[in-house]
Amino acid sequence: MKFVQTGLLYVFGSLCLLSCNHDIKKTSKNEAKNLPNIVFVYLDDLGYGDVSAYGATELNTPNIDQLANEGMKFINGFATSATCTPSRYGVMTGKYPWRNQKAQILPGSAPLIIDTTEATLPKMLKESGYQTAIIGKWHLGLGYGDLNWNGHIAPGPNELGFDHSYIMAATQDRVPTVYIDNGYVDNLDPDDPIEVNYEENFEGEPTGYNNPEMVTLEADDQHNKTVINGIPRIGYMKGGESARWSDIDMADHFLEKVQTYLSDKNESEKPFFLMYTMQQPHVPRTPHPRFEGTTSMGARGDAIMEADWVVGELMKSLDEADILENTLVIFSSDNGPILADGYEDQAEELLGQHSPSGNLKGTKYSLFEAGTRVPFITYWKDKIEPGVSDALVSQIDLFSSLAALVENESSTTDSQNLLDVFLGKSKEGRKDIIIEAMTRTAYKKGDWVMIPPQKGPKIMWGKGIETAFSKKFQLYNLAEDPRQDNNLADSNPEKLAEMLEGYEAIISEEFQPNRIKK
Ligand code: NG6
Ligand code: CA
Repeated sequence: MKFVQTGLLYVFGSLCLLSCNHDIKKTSKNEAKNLPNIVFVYLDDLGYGDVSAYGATELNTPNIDQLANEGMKFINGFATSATCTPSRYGVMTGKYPWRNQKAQILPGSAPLIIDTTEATLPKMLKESGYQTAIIGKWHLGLGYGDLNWNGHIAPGPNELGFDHSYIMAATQDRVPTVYIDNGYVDNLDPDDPIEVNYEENFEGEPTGYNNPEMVTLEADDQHNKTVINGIPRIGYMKGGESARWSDIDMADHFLEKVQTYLSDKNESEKPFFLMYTMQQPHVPRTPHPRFEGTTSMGARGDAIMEADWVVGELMKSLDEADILENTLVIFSSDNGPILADGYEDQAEELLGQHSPSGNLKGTKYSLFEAGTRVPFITYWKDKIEPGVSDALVSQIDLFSSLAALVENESSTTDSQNLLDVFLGKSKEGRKDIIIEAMTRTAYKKGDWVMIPPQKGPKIMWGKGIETAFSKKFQLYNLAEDPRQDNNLADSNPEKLAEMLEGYEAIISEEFQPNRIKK
């Protein structure tokens, strides 16, 4: 009986999902066209276990939990890569990032790695009548190389389909530490031009290693260069004093930009697509002082609390603008979690019982599960029935799935149309997927993962990062061994052969630079 009731509810729910486009209360002009607004909230280095809805008990994330509990919570949702640039490349293009050799962690001075003629998610949505915006982290390169930061910074997000962009160029730990407003450094004094160099310092400019007295957050060698706000960064920068950001105010600053962007959206003729690429909890972790001590985990935990608060404010803003019911919100993270990542912020020492990876093996930079399995939530008030989905989904699928949502026929070879899965109408996800970490790749199908033999450090940067790179084949059955402790490659040669065949059907040899072939 219970099953029948649930079944009926499901059928009713599905019918509603199919027909409700016609029934919804008209609250804004763009609703008339039945195209929902889309907000993609994309965090930086937030782990599978960093959210209470995903099992964290040592910190509480009520606002992200609300999305998870009132939307569809994916427990098998993947970033395409275990680092930022390639993952973002995957979201933007709907293509596996290993197809583009340049899709690797970029310096802040790197040229744009996506050709302006390529199809992108924002271009596709724009073509379908959307206003498009990105606010937050970029990290896909800017210009053509040898960029003049004092002029028009292009090509960048605006040339790839965003009508509006307000970004940081790369990461919070990389220069230049300024915001870029639609291609121009915000608040720049032309008499104090910015210069950026990733090779050598500018004469007489302070660095972390030459001026330790200026440093308030100690860093490793790689991060010990230009000191800004007491924090040494990767790369050297000179000038642009008035444009330099305040780290502790970054979350409030981006939020304010988002709120301004949303404020007139109810009046707008067009639906909008907003990519809100938040900086937390990437290093340097600089939560505003009002979040200090909100966890016992120091800056990393407090930065997650700040991010959760931001998500709550975002949802309030959508509600206040009266567009919540017509907005699909997607929440995820660009890669798995990491504790020590260049700064002495005691993330390891203060961790306590918290497991950022949700007890999975691996971290950011790793081919083990926690490198790419991330929180992944879709929320659409009254449209997506709350639930938990174990369907295999990837961020590259957003391209084809959102195209289907807006009835655009675009798709890519790698991106699958999983719209029904994202809307909670189906649990039939992908059959298989390739995941990537630092140019190495692995293949997942059903409960199985196969990692082919590849050159590369087993442990990275002496910091206990287990990369999963090995000279031997690895084969794991996640249903029986979620921690990936038992390599079954020798004991199950049939499964290994089947997995290898699936892998090679997708990824040809030219895209396996580190593969060891016997
Ligand atoms: C690494 C940095 C790390 C972080 C990462 C990018 C070193 C030793 N480590 O190279 O601190 O900035 O790049 O992170 O320099 S990501 O999330 O943007 O991919
Ligand atoms: Ca990241």
